Amino acid sequence: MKLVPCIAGLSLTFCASAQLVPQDALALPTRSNGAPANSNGGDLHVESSRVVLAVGSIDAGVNGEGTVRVFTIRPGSVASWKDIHSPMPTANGQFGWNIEITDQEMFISERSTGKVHVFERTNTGPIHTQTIALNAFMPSSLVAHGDRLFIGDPFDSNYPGRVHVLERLSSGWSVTRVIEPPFPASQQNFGASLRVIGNQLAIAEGVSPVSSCTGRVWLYDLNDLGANPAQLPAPIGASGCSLFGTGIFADGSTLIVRARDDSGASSQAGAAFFYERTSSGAWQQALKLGPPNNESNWEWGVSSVRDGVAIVSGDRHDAPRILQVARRTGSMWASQETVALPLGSINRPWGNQVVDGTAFLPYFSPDGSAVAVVALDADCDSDGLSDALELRLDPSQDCNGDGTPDACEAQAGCPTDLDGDGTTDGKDLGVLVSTWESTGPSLEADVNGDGNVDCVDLAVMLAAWGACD
Ligand SMILES: [Ca+2]
Ligand SMILES: [Ca+2]
Ligand SMILES: [Ca+2]
Ligand SMILES: [Ca+2]
Repeated sequence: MKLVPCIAGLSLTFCASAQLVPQDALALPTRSNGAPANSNGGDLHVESSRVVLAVGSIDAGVNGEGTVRVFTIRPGSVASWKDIHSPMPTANGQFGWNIEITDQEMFISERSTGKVHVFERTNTGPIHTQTIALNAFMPSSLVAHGDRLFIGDPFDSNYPGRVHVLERLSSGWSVTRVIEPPFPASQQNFGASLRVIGNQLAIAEGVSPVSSCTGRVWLYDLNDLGANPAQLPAPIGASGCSLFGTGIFADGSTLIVRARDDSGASSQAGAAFFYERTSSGAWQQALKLGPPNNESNWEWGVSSVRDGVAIVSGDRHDAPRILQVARRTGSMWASQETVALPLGSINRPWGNQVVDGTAFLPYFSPDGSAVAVVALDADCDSDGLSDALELRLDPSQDCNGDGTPDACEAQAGCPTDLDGDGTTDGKDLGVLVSTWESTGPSLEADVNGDGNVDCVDLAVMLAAWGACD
């Protein structure tokens, strides 16, 4: 297993588990002059046998119209991809600013034209079905939930921001109401970020009250979206014009709010504030994560969270290469490790996604933008996908159910070369088959040494097929 540098506090240590897949496997589109495109993150959808990751390259293409690259990630094959273009390409349209993937559809906003394009997901790829043209200045957040779609439209010099609520009608998606902020004030960025969690819709005002720009988050009951939302408790330990609400990330009972310019530790360090919902339904702050060593001006707090694991990073040019990992035990969150991304040319990570101990980070680099894939937990074949994610996507890789992919259960050397001729081939397989399901000590074909000749040995042999290293 390779060792890569980790930074813990002030000391440089080594992490055994962080691995990266080759970056060319997940390269992102370029601009018309061949230069790497800028991104605005993307969305990740976990399915039964694959992970679908869509990343928006917002100024890619001949006229900078934007492109969305959709990767399909499976164990073994790492990734294949397909590009989606705007059905009505517009120069500098910023197609791909926000992406939302559901089981049936993909929603992609084109920020500078104020449009949201809807695609039906099919076996042959996404098919454009509808373009939603809003009376919106700049749709900047997008959440689909069942038969409803929420589009945040926070930016305009003349209004406080608003959230459009659309419903799926027989004619397609239609605006059925608009949520206005409870205490409207110009430029307070109501709708800067959005997320559905449980039976609530969280809507942030990134700049509110405008006089102090501390930000706040409102919680609407999804059943009525009424005029009297609850307010998420104000962050403890925040300071300055923190822009609390720059981003919201949620999973299960966890809500994470990014405060991009929080100065609680140092000037504009930024932070992620973790909240947990108690059994009584109340929200309580569980953790604040600022950048390592409380570096100033790092604009920290870009987050993702799934199944009790969260990752946090920044998206500033000069603060990009470190990822914090936090894990939940019960209702307690703790920051557990800091992973340095061993990529010299990463210039700016644009977002992050985490699932089963594997992190995906779209990033900009002068050498070519791409998605870094980092295993945070055990990754026995060092391909960047954690063992846990590989087994979720293909449970048959673990025939003995011990949580380790069978192909990795070999011992040192070349134990699958049973006849010692330097190659694992049909002759060795013949020996294995002839002693199949034997048990006992010192069996020649028991290549993992567990006393059984079984499916694990077969998996190890197939993985080692060919000449010994
Ligand atoms: Ca792996
Ligand atoms: Ca196994
Ligand atoms: Ca042999
Ligand atoms: Ca065995």
